[in-house]
Amino acid sequence: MKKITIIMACMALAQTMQAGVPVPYSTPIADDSAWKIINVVEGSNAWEVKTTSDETGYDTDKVMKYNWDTRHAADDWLISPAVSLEGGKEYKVKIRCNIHKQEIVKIFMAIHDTPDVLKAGKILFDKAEGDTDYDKWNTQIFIVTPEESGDWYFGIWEGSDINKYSSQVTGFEVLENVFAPGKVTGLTAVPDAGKAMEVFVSWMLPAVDSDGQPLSEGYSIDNVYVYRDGNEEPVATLDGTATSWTDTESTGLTGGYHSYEVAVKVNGAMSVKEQTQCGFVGPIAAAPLPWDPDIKTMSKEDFDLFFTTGKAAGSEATGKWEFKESSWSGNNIQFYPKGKADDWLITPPLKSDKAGIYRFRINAKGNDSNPTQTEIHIGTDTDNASSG
Ligand SMILES: [Ca+2]
Repeated sequence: MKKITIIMACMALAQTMQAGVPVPYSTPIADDSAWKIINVVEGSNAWEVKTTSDETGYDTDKVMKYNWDTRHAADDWLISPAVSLEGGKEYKVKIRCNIHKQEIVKIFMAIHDTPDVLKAGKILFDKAEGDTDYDKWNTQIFIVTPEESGDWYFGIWEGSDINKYSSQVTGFEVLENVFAPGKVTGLTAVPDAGKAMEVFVSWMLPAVDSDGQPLSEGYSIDNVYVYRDGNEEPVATLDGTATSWTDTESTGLTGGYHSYEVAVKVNGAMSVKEQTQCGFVGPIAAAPLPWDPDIKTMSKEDFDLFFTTGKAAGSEATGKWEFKESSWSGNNIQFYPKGKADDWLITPPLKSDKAGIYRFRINAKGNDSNPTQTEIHIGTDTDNASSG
């Protein structure tokens, strides 16, 4: 019995030793609890999570920042979780950084996650004081080939002197070193403004690889793939020159909200998918009665989608019917005419299944000192609302 327990314990240990994250691995480091922050000198400044207003070139505005310390030299680490790598295989390690020329930053790689072992390991990046090439956001790429398979750790070391400036990092990635095209850019998906069942999807094709380097001579885009709602199968496979596509009922489009993804294949290698959200598609179905739009908690997006506002010929008002958010009194719809009004606020279509008497109730407030005239009409379309 005892023997079995020992064997089981050994198996569990073997498993934990291979528990590294797989590649491709990508993290902003900031707010990533798998990373260790080590501040060797107690009471000194440390790496901190910051939100930047700069365009970092990575999908986040969260960065790790070491800021100057007027009393202590830096000895500060950011250490990755274990990353599973295969011995003899080529990997690409990427990081986005913005480092002042006065700072000293090094990146190490080793099979243990302690500062001493990392410092004695492979050095990937060695920025000395005075190097001026890194003081705007830029991508550093290192090609590494680990000798042995297993879990590897990466350590980013800040070692600047007292009273220097700052270093910022984000977008740490480990990938196999194989060619991949860059993503499409400027992707949009716009529903038809007249509420027809149509979405116009457009994008710009990449001219670079996933590192932002120009595509090699002779490389061309084989195909462009469009995906709807996160499905793995593309909804359209297009020529490599395509920069737009229209989704319709004939390609399976239905009413409602959708998302789109677009990827390209270059010389047989797929890009990462770029994604975008699309507003409500198609006609608004008539709502059954009883109907309550619950204006107090309605969103601006739903107001724009379901309600119609407009000015008739007699309107000289510069104001218009508008949706206003209020956490105090609840959301509401307001109209401050500022001029002679002939302005409409029209509900979405409502459906009465049988003839009879219906009750219409609205909670409204006018202006005591400047009386208003408000009428309520019923009609069968938004262009002819005064017909009833
Ligand atoms: Ca420190």
